[in-house]
Amino acid sequence: MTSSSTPNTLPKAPREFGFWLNGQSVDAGTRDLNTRISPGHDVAVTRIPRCTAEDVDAAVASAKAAFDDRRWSGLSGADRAAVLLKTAELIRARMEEIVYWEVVESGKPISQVRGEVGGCIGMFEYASGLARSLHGDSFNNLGDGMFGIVTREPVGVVGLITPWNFPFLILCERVPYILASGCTIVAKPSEFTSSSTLILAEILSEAGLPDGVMNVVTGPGSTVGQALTEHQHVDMLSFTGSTNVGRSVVNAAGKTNFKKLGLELGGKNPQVVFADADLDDAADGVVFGICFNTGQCCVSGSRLIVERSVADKLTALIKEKMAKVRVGDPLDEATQVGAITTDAQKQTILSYIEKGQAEGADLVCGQGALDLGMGSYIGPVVFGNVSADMSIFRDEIFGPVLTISTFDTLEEAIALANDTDYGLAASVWSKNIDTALQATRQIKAGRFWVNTTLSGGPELPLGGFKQSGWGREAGIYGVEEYTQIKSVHVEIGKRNHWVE
Ligand code: TXE
Repeated sequence: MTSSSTPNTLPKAPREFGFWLNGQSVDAGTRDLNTRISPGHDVAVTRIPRCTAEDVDAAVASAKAAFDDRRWSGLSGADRAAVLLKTAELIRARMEEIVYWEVVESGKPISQVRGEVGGCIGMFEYASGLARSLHGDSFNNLGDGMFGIVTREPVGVVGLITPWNFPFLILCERVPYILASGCTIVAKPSEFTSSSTLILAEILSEAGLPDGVMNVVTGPGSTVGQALTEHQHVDMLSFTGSTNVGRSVVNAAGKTNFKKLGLELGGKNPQVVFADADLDDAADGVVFGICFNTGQCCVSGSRLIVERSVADKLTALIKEKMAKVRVGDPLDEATQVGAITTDAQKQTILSYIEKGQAEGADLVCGQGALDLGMGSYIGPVVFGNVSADMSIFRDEIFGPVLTISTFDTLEEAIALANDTDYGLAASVWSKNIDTALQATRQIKAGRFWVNTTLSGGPELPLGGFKQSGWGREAGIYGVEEYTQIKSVHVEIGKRNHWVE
């Protein structure tokens, strides 16, 4: 593992943002401000208002008014598409600004964030086509006296709660699809990483999105997020975050208006490597799958499950590659692994590194916390000889900690892969098509990769099986998720009277 450090260009003073209400930025005024310290540098980078419950009410009222008067849902798909396409163009124009604030707030490596924002542009472009092609169905087979039409209608006001690990990407895996459906939005970004969401709201407005269609409230989850989940006028809530808060979101929906829910929660995702795989490719994929975003990724490949006969060889390849991973300053273009985004997350990861040793797993490589003279860093750690009863095998660590377990048969591999409460993602590495397809069919996961990992695009949906969540985002599935279905029965000709 090598560390890199180049001169940073950090903000001289923190940038102050307002929250976004009815097409306008609203300054903090008398509200408290949350100062964000860059996790990669320990420098104050942004100041963001802590909204109040009244602000949440105002934002929901704005989104409700915009939905009820049909200023957005009443437009043609073509007109909605034009706004989404223009947004893509404006994101491209402001890409470096979005990338910069995202990097300093999150500690993600700059080259990685640039790739993510590029992907987000693709999401808006693709969703613009979906705004035009969204359609229902018809039934012309109900006899001469009846015609049936099935329409898709936008659900209404959508509350959108997002986490700190992919602030812009997770937002853009949802916003363009929600807008394509005709819904209006109140977004609540993570209190640690709100700036890119606020910049997107500004861009949408400039692209011609009517006022009130996109609103952003900022501040802590326990107050602002909770108020959104409990709000009677939020018709649907999309939540991405921890399983615990996911549970409280389900309870809040049940206690209030039974709002529709979309949930993307945790994952403990298997990387299953068979003896006939290209081991060099697999090693690279496994290292990428656990180091990408410092392992703070719901789809991280955190459990390597490898056929015993090649386990030593693959472990040696992984160790060799891990030694070359560049951990360092998020603003350095060469950095591959940046900072740990929050202090709480750092403590969680370090506690699991201790637990792994206490549970008797072999420490294959990695030293844990790194002192780079600034910020908060953890180098990748690999544990071998891990059994299914260890907490490092079972719990989502959400950090660069890989476990290695072995199997002898396909059945054992599938059983180990499925031995988790989660079902978000999985990868299988094999050059045998029968093996790869059998594993793909039998492992329970919403996203699957064969001989690769963590790839994706706007066409393919995402979401989880089991306790990883409900519903799907992105693709046409992501637009349909934000619609509800109405069936319309049309009588043709004279009614057959009930009363003689
Ligand atoms: O998530 P939280 P945290 C997992 C991962 C991580 C753990 C904790 O294992 O270690 O969760 O991360 C808002 N009502 N994932 O604590 O708290 C909060 O403000 C409504 C997996 O940061 O769930 C933020 O906007 N909202 C995951 C969002 O919820 C509330 C990504 C997520 O924060 C709230 C992130 C409440 N009571 C963490 N409390 C993934 N699937 O990618 C908080 N929030």
